[in-house]
Amino acid sequence: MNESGFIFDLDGVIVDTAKYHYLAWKKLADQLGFEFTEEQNERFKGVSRRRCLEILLELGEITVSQQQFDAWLIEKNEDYLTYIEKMDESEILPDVPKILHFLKEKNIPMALGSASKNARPILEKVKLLPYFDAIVDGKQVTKAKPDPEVFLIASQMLKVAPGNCVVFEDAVAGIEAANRAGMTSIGIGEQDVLSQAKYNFKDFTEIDLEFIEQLIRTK
Ligand code: B16
Ligand code: MG
Repeated sequence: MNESGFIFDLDGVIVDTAKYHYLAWKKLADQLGFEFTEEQNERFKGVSRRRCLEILLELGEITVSQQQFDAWLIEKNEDYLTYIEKMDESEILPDVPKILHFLKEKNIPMALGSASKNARPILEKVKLLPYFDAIVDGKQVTKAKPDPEVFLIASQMLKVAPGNCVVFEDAVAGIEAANRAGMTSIGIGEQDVLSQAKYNFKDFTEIDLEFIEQLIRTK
């Protein structure tokens, strides 16, 4: 077993793909003739694609056949992928590479723990894939956050006991999942929203390497 491991959520932690998810869902809502606001999009963060469409259709008060539902899932994802194709390193959130680099130099195992089925191509696009020893994404996970499954699979793949794993998350459901897994949760975003996190930071620019060092030492 390794002594400590670090797990990162993707959307909202490493890159801001929420804006592209929003544009793709909004296009579908426009097509269906109802408004979908950025505020409503907050509910979609960390939530699986399928669940997002269920929420969107609830907002639009629309009921559909399973066949139509599946067709819209594909349509939304194809639209989303047109944004992803254009991504590059400039979309990595500030100071994320600094932390990843620091952990890599210390040989600390790192995993991605995301609900997205597009996680791997996104990491490839922004050239961060080589940092990760394990990728756990929406393709492997059967139970969505706040279920701890995604992070528990990551801890197994990293060979680090859950109690020695640190999780960076921007979604309420993700913080709950990390806490339920018995891991140290770090909220990235608004403290009042992510109040259940053990530590809170607005973004990675607020995190200094001394704090990371301390986390490694105490795990
Ligand atoms: P996809 P995360 C999540 O990523 C997003 O926050 C959420 O809005 C999205 O619906 C979900 O991934 C699924 O994404 O459609 O690409 O499979 O925050 O868990 O990294
Ligand atoms: Mg997220």
